Amino acid sequence: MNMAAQGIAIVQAFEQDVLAGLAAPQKTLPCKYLYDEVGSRLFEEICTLQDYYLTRTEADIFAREIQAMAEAIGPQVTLIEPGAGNCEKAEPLLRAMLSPAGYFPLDISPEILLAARQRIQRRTPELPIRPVVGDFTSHSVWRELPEIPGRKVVFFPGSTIGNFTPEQALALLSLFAEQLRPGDGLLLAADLVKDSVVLERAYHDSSHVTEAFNKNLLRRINRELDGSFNLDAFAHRAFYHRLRRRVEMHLVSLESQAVEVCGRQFHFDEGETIHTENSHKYTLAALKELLRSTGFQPQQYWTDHQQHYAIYYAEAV
Ligand code: AVJ
Repeated sequence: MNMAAQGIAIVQAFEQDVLAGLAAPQKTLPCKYLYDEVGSRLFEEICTLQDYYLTRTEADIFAREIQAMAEAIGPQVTLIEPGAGNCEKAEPLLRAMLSPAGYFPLDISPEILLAARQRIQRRTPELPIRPVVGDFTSHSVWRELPEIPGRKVVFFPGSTIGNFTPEQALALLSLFAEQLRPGDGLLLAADLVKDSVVLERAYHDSSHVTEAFNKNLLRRINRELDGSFNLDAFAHRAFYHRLRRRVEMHLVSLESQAVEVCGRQFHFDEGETIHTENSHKYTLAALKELLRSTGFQPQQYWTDHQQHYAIYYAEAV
């Protein structure tokens, strides 16, 4: 599929997913739709916040261990990055890697991908870069990648894996494994289980950027799907669910109200929520088990001194 056709397919999926999600008993919206242009910018802002420890903790681990990671990955490898966004994490890794063979960033936002390609291409003109626009959870996107002759490593940083339920995470890593041959690799980052106060502050930051990020989904529905959401009639909520080991993000209706989307009406009770995101937290043991059960042999991990965050290298078996 070319980029324009891919764009149309994504708009149709958005409409279907929103209408189905708002019709469900527990209203829900897939978190991947948080990342339109405004949402992606707000997310980048979240990453700079003191309360949001994830990004800087990951960056510290990368800064300290990038050489070791590049060694684990090995020479002449093609790096594939699902959900690459602005591709800023891959750049230093590609520079540390020994003669990388290519870089394939996958993302649903063509604007961000194309800007990133220009930037990386300017700095490393000899590296073949091929952005692929689409949803990395769908099999069809992976079929767009050409045959890659040498070794491949899937690079999945940012603890994006946290947005998937345990069942979805199994399916996703299995999908990654399907793209790989024995000896290929996966470099996977995950946020670790920790004190709930620290966790909740990260998703309910004092500068209210996460609130804006969450509510932007309603603004996007208003704009793209002819929605009538009143943003002031919803509040941002984020809490850690200890048993499910995840932070849940919701939008709470502050009153009994009706909202229209694509000409259809949806009723909200006062206090009723739309579940907009899960952010699952892992123990090192759970992470290892996840890798083992999806066709990988865990090799090595790197973490920070507080064990807030981990990056695992695993080999496809
Ligand atoms: C992009 C999945 C890493 O779950 O921490 C940040 C998204 N949501 N603040 C996360 C997010 C609210 C984020 N990830």
